[in-house]
Amino acid sequence: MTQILLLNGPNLNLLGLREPEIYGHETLADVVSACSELASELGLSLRAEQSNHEGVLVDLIQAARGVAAGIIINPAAYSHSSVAILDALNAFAGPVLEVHISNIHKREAFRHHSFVSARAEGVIAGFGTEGYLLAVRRMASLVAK
Ligand code: DHK
Repeated sequence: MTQILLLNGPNLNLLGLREPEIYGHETLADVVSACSELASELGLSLRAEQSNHEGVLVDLIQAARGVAAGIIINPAAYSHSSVAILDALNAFAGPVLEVHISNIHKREAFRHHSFVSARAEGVIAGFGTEGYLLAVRRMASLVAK
């Protein structure tokens, strides 16, 4: 079965607890289970990982080479700082979709730029946790091509 990697960056383990007025009340476990369910309806298998550490995220992206057909990533704060994550994604052959729960363009100026966007086929921002489901749907079309 075609595998998709869903990667979440720092502090997203606290989803549902952390600044719910920005990030909502759903937990990461809720998001992962909804995405897994949708992925299996679409004929995909979903592997979900979260890390607070940049190097671990790089290792997970490298390990996805030749294993996952595509990557959906919310790099969280590393979106705005990590050339290492961008480089790792550039070494991955399949499609990459970037998700931000909040609309980063409506927030502080330092959140307006994402290094990962230079690599992503598409970016979803400001759709709340529903953005992950939209990304799974889009990924299903991208990997079917
Ligand atoms: C999540 C974070 O943790 C922030 O650092 C980003 C992103 C925005 C989000 O909206 O999902 O700036």
